[in-house]
Amino acid sequence: MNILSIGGSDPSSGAGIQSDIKTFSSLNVHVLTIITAITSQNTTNFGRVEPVSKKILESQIQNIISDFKIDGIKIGMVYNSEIIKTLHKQLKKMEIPIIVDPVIKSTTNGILLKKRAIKDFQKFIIPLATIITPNEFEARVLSNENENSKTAHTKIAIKIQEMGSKNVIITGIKTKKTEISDLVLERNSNYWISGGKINNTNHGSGDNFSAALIFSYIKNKNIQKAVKFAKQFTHESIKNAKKIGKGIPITEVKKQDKITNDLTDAINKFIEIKNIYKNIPECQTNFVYSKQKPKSTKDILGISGRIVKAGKRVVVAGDLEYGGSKHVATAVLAMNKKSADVCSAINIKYQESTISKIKKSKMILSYYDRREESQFNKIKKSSIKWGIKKAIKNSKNIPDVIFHKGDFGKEPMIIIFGENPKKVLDKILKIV
Ligand code: PXL
Repeated sequence: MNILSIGGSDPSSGAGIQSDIKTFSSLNVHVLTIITAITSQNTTNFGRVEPVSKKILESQIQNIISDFKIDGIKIGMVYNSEIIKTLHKQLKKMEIPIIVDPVIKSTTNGILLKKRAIKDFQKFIIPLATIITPNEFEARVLSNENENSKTAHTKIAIKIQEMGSKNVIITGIKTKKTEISDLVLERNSNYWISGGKINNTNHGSGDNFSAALIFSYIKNKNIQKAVKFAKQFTHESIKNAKKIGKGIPITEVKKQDKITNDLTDAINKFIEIKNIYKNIPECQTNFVYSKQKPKSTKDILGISGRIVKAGKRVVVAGDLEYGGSKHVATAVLAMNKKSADVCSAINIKYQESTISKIKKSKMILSYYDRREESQFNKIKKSSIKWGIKKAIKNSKNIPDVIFHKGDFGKEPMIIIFGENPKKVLDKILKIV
C-alpha cells in the first residue's frame, strides 16, 4: 500500500510529516511525502514557519503522482492560501480517499493555518475530503462558530459536511471525566464512539489518529471500523508517549511484531501476482502465520475476513488477527504437530493445471479423500484436522502441498505450507 502524506516538517519528529513516516512505516505502508512548509519547533517552543514556494510544491506533486500508484492521501498542515489553491488544483481530479486533518494550531501554540487562509481552506480543501478530522476547536473555527460557542457537535459537523467533506469526525470530545469520544457524521447517519481518556498533553496524537484512520479506511472502506482502529492505535501511542525533549512527551507508535510484518509483506506480494484472481476459490483465501509451538488457532495470525476476488483484482477484506482464521489455521496446527518448523500456509483454488505444475516441481504433494471421512467425524470433529493427518500418512515425507477433491457440497482445495510466509509465497510463484 502506498499513502501520500502532505503536510509540514516538524524537526522534533513528534508531529507532521515525520510523525506520518513513523506511523505508516509501523503499518507496513510505503509513505510518500510532500512538504508544504518547514517549521522550527521542539517540545517546549514553536519557532518559525517557512512555507515552500508554489513552484516546488507543484513539482513535488507532479513527480509523485506521475510515478506511484497512490492508494490514499492524508493532508495535514497547509498554512496559506497559495498552498491551499495549488493543492486543490492538483488533487481535485484524484479519485482516491483523501483524509484532511485540519490543523490550525500546535499544542505549543504555533500557527499551522493562517487566519487569512481559513476561507480558502473551507472553499478548496474541505471539498477534497473523503473524511475530515477536526478536534473541537478546529470544528468550531471551520464552521464559523465562535471558538467557545455551545452549538451542538452534530450541528457543527453538518455545517462542515455542507462545505463538501463527505464524512466528518469531530475528535477528542470530553464526554465524561474518564471518557473521550468522537462524533462521526457519515452521509446519512451520525453516532458517537467513546474510549478511555489518558490524562496527558502530548505531541503527535492527532497525526497518529488521522494516519491510522486512512490506513484502515483504505483497507476496509468502512468508517466505523476505521475510527475504532484509529482510536485504539492512538490510545496505544499516547500510552507509550515518551518525554524525549525537555517539554511535552512525544507519542510513540508500537512497532509491529515480526510475525505481523512478515505475513503482511507476503500478503501484499501475493495480491499483486499477475492474474492471481484465477487462483482464489469460491470460499476465498486465507494466509496464516503461526507463533512457534502453537497450542491453538489463537496462536496463529490470519485474516479476520479473507483475501477476496473483486473482478480481476484481489483485495484483502479484514484485518490480521490472532485467531482470525479457522480453516487454514487448523491445517497449520495439524501440520505443526508433525513437523514443528511448518508455521505458515495459504489455501488456493483446486485446478488440475495447478496440480500438474506441482507434480513437475520438486515439491512434495499429498492428498486426502473427504469421502473416506466417517460420518461421526464430519459432524462432531474437525474435517480439516482429520484430512491433514490423513495426507501426512499418505506421504513418505512431510508434504509442501496438500489437496482434496471435495465432497458433496464441499469445494475441492489446495493448501500450500511452509516454514514462513515468504517460503509459502516462493512455492506459490512456482505453480501459478
Ligand atoms: O499535529 C499537528 C501538526 C501537524 N503538522 C505539523 C505540526 C503539528 C503540530 O505541531 O507541527 C508540522
